Amino acid sequence: MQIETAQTHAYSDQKPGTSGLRKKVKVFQQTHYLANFVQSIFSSLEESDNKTLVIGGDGRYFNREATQIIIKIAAANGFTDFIIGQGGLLSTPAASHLIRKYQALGGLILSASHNPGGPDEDFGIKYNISNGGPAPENYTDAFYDYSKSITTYKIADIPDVNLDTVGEQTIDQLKIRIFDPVDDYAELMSSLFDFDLLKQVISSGKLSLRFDAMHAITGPYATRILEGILGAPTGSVINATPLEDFGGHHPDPNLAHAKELAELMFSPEAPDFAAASDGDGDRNMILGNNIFVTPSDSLAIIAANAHLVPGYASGISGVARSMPTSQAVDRVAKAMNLPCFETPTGWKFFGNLLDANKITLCGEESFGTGSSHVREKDGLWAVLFWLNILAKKAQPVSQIVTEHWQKFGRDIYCRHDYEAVESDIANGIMDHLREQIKPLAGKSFGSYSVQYADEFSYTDPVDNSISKHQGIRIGFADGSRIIFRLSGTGTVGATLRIYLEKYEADASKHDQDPQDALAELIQLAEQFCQVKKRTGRTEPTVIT
Ligand code: VG1
Ligand code: CO
Repeated sequence: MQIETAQTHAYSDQKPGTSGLRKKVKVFQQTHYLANFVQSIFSSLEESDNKTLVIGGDGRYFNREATQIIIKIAAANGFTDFIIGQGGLLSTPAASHLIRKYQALGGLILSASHNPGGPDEDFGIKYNISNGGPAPENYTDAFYDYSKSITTYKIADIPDVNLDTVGEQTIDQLKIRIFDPVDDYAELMSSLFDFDLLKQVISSGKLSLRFDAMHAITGPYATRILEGILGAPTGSVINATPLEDFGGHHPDPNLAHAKELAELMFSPEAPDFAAASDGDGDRNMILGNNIFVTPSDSLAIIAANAHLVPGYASGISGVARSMPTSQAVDRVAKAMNLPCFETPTGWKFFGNLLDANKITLCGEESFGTGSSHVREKDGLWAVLFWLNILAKKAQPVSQIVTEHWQKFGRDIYCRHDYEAVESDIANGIMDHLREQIKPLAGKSFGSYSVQYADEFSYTDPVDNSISKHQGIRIGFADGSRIIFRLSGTGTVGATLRIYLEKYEADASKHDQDPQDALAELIQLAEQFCQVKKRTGRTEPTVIT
């Protein structure tokens, strides 16, 4: 195999964000841009000689081209064994599973997740380490450092790989295996959930469902598992064909972007259960007839009912949530006498806790839920978890949720996003907040008095690494919180996220619309951050 050393020049903007490097496709198409980043990753790894690399993506525009480039650079950097999803496709959780199952050194996942795709939209790339999880910050910092001064990269002079035929190919000394993207993942799911019971209730129509794959990667997974194995009627999975541009939509499972599904669930035709997933298959939205389950509540309900699911029936070791996620799961952990951890936003912070078996379940308010079965959040896993609970309890989603609230109280929750804000203005907002927080504790605003106000900093309990500047939090005496942070996944300007939360113990008040119940906190948030005043906007871009 002939290896060439290509001359290149460094780009200054290859700093990975919350979940890998995400940029416009046009940025990735600049000469050597992708190659630079891939070489920066491999140069930062300890040893890649004769190792296995998993490669797969969500099928968005540029996925195939990028896959071929990566194979050549990886081969030149010593990798000899490649596991690649057919067509270059793998959902993020499926990739995580393959890395673990086949003991790969790591994997490259090509996705910009819930961001739109197409020639003028977004692309992304992320490295996952041998535990199957996203590279922690010490890795991503090393990638970025290397990328700033890269001058050459190595590339193997080999033909393009046939990505479409499942099976093994040999190119020189390279072993290239094209995997069916779904097989191993479906087997893993069948080992965790009661597929016999699910088959019984789903194929008989006792439990009706709709799953929106949003023209993204979960189409083939959901079709195989929900329709093929569990017997849901054909057509239960909609928008099931992955498209390079996701049909022109945001493959983001929330009430705004999965609007049709949400409308269905609040109409007389609603099935018992509905769900949607995102571009790369790691997010989930859960809906029942006439009810939307917030991701924070979903995590709490999953934890409280884990004993009903075979893979978790022997008990869970602990739970974790990202800092802005509501405290609903904390209440469950307390009742179950389980440890509960609060981490910064992003799945990479759960990896150590999962590896050390300090936790079994974890989740984020951003429609992410997962467990120790892989090291990524997992959309279809959450869907199957819910289906398993529904099948076991034989109750509608709404009853399960309201009874959960009656027992634990309700953490009324919502998030307001202001997208594509000019970076200077967004940074100004954060600076302004930082200036205010110090003297805030003890002060009262309307019916709320501030208990603490700080900038969240996390010390990993396993390796003691410290991650600073993880969002501004203002906590009130009654347990309510307002949190502000800037997104680390956007590709245009900055996105300000405002997370609002209020605890309501009184069951007679559990029916409130969150926007009403949180109105005073929403107003207070504006008073603190002045986003409307500083941007001239009147509304958030998205409310979830
Ligand atoms: C967002 C979410 C975060 C999630 C991340 C990756 O990050 O808030 O909870 O882990 O996306 O999810 P940010 O920095 O934009 O707030 V995914 O499905 O985009 O890989
Ligand atoms: Co995603």
